[in-house]
Amino acid sequence: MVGAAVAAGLALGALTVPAAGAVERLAPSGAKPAGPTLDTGSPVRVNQVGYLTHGPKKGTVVTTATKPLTWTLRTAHGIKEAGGTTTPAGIDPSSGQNVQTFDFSKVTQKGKGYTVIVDGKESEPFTIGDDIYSSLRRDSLAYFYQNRSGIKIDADIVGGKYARPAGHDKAAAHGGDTDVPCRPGVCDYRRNVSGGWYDAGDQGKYVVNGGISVAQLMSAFERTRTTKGADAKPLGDGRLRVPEHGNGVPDILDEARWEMDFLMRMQVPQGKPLAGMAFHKVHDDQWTGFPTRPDQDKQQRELHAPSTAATLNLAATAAQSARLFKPYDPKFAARSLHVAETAWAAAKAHPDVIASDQDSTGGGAYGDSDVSDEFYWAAAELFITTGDNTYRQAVLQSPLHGDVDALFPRGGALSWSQVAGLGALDLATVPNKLTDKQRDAVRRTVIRAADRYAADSAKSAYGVPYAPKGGAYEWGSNSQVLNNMVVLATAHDLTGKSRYRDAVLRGMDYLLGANPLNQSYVTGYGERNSHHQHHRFWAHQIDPKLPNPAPGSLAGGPNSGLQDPVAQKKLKGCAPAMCYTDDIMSFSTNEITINWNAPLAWISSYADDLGHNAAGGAGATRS
Ligand code: 9MR
Repeated sequence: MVGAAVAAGLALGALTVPAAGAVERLAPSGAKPAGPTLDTGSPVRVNQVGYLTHGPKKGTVVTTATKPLTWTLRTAHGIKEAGGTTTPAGIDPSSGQNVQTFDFSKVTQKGKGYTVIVDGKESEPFTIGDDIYSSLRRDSLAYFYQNRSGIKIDADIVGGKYARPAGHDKAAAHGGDTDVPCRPGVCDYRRNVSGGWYDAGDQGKYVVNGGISVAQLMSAFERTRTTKGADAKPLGDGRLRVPEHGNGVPDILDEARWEMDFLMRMQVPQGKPLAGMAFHKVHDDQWTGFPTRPDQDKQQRELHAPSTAATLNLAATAAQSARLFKPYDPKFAARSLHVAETAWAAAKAHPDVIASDQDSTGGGAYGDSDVSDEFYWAAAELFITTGDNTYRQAVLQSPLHGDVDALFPRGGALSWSQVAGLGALDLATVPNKLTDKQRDAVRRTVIRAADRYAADSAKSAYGVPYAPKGGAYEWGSNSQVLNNMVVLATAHDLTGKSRYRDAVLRGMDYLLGANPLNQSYVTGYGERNSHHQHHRFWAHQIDPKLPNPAPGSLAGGPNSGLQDPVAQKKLKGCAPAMCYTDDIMSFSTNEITINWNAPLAWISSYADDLGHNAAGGAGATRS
């Protein structure tokens, strides 16, 4: 990704630096440790969108005080609704800030424009209500339509400023993605790999990463099949921003299919070397200039060598689509199953074809040398769909099976390179042919993992269910937070225990503003929201004629690694949870991508269900 900044040829010194505001990282003594001075606004931190009527309502205040302070909840009319004293919480290790917390969970009076005041300082305004997550569910899913390749993005669906011609279709330079050669030496034929979603700020399309993203969209839908209180209607035909209204297929599956069709096109055809495997990725020969609207990209696109990881991503997702599409399109379902089974067989025949993590000219590498988790995930999905003994054995004999650390790594439960948990979550929630005893064991593993994330959330003054090893925040940390929340939400679905639900909602508070930077990481949500994320079309910060990211786009978030020149310049010495800047060229802290918006959509869907059915998911997973 470093190449992206180089390709852009930007004078980094000219990039805007936010005006210095409130002094951050206050130690109790008032001494300010070394580190960047960032504009963090009010020291009183809340979820800037709001709190569910019947959910937890907590916030955090950054202060030098070590003794309890008085807090007041005020209505939009300035009337005191509730009050109390804060709880000192000492130094928050993720930020170095001295903090105190406040809790107004007992307030269930709905309203807009509430604020919390501590020590004369007022928070950003927020709502208490049932619809806090309704528009976020739709917007976070619209992200996928907005980033479709090979189809025009329709003004009637997304509004004029986001409309654009089809990218990389037949009319594009070199025939776009309809006629793509391989990298030299990889193959001697061309493939139509049109469609799918662009990965992120770049316009590459990667099977590893497309896989987890489409799986989480399908799972958001599948949850409505397996969990009482999870509502399929808001995801149904005619409800989301997709062009396929009226076809009788739930809109969320229409969106998933757009990607599945692409993933299936990435399979090496019969009769060719490595038949049945999947090409790892397709992208431009060199990093595309910044900005570039997708239809204006002139570069040659190329297929990169097949990999075992990509092949297993294809097997897992095609197996899931086979069972989900059966009622709507049996032919597509049968084709999906065929693709899944041939991909599985090809991966078994070529179990160690590893994509290099150095192959990052013109696109991300997505190299992953350990594919045991991909094997586990694919086996689990194929077993759930078919019940076949081969896949059962592959699940039960995997060294990962039952190993909570391997299935749900402590720092981040799921990611593009850690996918075993996707299989375990589905084995725990989707009816399958494991024995009751085996299935209960999987459920216990999910619950044990959730217990850890819930403990992390309870320990954090900001309620964030994320405690990475050594405290360092990773590239895309916000997606790690969300994926831990997916495990917590599933544990809530399985047990009905409110501590899991509370940790999920506290995670949303963190993402929507109750954090060390007072930053809502979702475009269009909250007063201080990220809106300059790294994207080649939504590049308003660089070219005012282009739009900002569409509402519902999640920034990657704090990354202690400072892996881009802007972050290195602006954030030197930052505490982990503060290594973030809403600058378009800080791609290592502020990119947007499908595998980060997918868990946002999953969780928004879960949280919106909670808002409309307080018992939603309460111990109600159907076996
Ligand atoms: O999400 C990826 C992160 O885990 C890696 O550390 C990083 C560097 O390799 O790449 C991230 O993925 C990017 C991909 O390589 C290219 N498209 C944008 C992705 C998000 O930044």
